Amino acid sequence: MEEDRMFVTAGEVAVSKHPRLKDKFVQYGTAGFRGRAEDLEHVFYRMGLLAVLRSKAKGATIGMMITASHNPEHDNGVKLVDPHGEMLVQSWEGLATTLANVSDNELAKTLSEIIVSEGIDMTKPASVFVGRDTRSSSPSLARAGIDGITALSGLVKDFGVVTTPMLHYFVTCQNTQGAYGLATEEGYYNKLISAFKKLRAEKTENKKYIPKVIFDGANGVGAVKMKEFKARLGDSLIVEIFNDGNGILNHLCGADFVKVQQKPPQNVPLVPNARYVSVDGDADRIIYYYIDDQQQFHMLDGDRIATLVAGYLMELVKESGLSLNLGLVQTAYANGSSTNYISKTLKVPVACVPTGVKHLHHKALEFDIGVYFEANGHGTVVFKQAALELIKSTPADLGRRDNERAAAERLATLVDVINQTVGDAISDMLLVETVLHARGWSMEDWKATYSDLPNRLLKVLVKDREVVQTTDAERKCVSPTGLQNAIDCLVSKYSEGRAFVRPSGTEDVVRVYAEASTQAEADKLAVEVGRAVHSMAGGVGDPPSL
Ligand code: G16
Repeated sequence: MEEDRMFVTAGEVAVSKHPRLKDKFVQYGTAGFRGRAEDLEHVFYRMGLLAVLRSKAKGATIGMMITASHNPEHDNGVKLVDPHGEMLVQSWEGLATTLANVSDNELAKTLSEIIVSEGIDMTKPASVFVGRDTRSSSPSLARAGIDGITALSGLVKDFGVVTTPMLHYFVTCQNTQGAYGLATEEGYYNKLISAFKKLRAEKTENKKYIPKVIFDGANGVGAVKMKEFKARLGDSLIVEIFNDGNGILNHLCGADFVKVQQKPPQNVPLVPNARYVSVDGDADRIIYYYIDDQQQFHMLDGDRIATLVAGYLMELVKESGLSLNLGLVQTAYANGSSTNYISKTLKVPVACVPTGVKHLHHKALEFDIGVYFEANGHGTVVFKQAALELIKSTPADLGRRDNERAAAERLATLVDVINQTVGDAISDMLLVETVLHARGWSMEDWKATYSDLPNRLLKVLVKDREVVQTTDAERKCVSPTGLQNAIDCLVSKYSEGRAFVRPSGTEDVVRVYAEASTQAEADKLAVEVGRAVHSMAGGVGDPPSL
């Protein structure tokens, strides 16, 4: 059969151009495959093959993004994007893992098994959009992925260097025949920026909002694309860009560094009360922060963005008189104070799901308007189609009061500032800036909405991170036996103590989160829990310390 011949050729290309050199198991994790770039070439080739099968199975364009996001420069990674910009469906993650790990000789047979198990019609066309970050390993790994796509005669559109959320956006635009927007860079900039400028045109009385941000691009693609935004934003928002690519990617800078270290990045001048943002290596996460008059650092992370945005959206929904339910989705990393503030003060329902955009995005779709954010700054807002139609039709509904129509109009414009397809650091920044502008708020005003519980994140190196297993949205550890009891005992010694551990899906570590009523106590609890992990889950090297 034609496909058998094609699969044999794909196997031959694997052997001759992208062989599996090491017998090292790799797994499709929280955000695709991640690891040392030099170990992954065969994985990229095989993901090109799988992207073609996925495209044929769905009868739609699929995305393939080459990035290891917040990981160090020497790592790389690949993830597939499903037709509506979602992460690859979970049932295919297993297929991806199988395909990535078989020997070169078994490749043709495994491809045949996938088309049988998934009922794929190989006569259908396939189309794959490809994007990559700025890592030095990305061009050659993208080439390997593209070789995989062409080996199975898939059509490739290579967008070159783009942010992860841009690629998600292009895939969605393509599969909605342009209804979501144009699948081009210019289309993306135009949609977000024209909505942003329209909302800016409305005056704010409160002069505490200053239209200027200092932007840390993590020396990655976020800086490259922010230059494009800056050129188009004009004076509607002044952006000063640092860590713009002259230094090492994610090194002592970027959203992950700022969030974990709880301090400003390197190479950024510190001006009291100025508004700072840091994005990560593929610009899908954002963290805000500022330095006060006493030079003290204050961080406004994903939880803060979620509460700011949810509070504002709720106000607009109420004012527009629309009957739409709004909910917020968080993970176990969400600061306990943010959850209290959302549920008790804002009275917005909150759900908690495991780490990973796929879990958050999926849950958020259950609400008419679903706001989801991880504390690390990854998140967005999603709208049900029916809710969108109602919002968009209300401004013209003369049966409604003027203020209701005006609020609905604002909401409808705000929708276009948001990249609903996945968390998008730059779109999120424009959204936050819109809310701060509308409220006339300074960073201090935003910070004053509630007080975070002091917290600490730690990483523990272990022989095999998979020995740590969790349940209850990662809040309870079920393996190794006795570890949860040990955590419970430690937590009980601290006022407002809370801690959990989980294996990372993107790095070879176990993550520890702890919060308590003071920073010193949160630090101490994190170290104690980290040491329990180290001794009970096969720690490598020295036990963790701060
Ligand atoms: C990815 C995922 C995020 C997750 C982060 C860390 O982000 O998209 O949902 O929070 O990894 O995951 P883990 O704790 O499992 O390592 P990014 O920005 O690195 O793609």
